[in-house]
Amino acid sequence: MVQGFKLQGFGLHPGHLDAGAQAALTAAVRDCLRAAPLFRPVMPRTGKPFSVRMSNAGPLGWVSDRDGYRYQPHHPETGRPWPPIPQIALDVWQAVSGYPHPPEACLINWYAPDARMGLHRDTDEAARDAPVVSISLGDTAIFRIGPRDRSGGTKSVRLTSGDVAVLAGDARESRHGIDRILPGTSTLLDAPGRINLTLRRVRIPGLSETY
Ligand code: MD6
Ligand code: FE
Repeated sequence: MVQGFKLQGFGLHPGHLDAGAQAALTAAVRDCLRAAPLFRPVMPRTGKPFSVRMSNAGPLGWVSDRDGYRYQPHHPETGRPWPPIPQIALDVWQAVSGYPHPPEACLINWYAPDARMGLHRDTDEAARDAPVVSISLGDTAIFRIGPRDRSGGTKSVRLTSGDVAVLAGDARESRHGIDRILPGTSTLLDAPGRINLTLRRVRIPGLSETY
């Protein structure tokens, strides 16, 4: 599983959420998606659609359109504010982040069985000292992660339902993505696929919180 190198700051908490907590969080995410429906982002400039569909919870949400990547307080299609971050997700942040302020954004990624996410770095947050905390629900994903520069290899990690991953330190600056989903590996969701939640602090605490 780990191919040859260690990335400082990467933490995996296998099965952090038990079956009951996974079901409760899934129900809370469904409520979020009723208030803030999934949308399909497109790549800046090219307009190429992502295979992953997205929504957000929290004061800020991550969006991507022809104008670029950014955080904004409202849904790009409904214009409404994002719903609050589910309490179970806030509890996960509290338990594993080691960060003394709450997250501001919870990106909700929906992967159909054929969806993937190319290697990327998360660089749109001002508060890059805060970790990113990722929660996986549903089918297992093959997550690939490597150092920020392209030297050195990458390693593959299976993220299964209930797993929590923390990207702090060097791993916060890593390149990472989802190679593929393994459909049929979980019965949590009604349909094959995967939900991933990433919790982030966006703004530097104490600075003006008008973003
Ligand atoms: C995913 N995750 O697991 C995609 N980013 O579906 C990410 O892009 C990610 O898991 C930053 C930190 C943790 C992550
Ligand atoms: Fe990411």
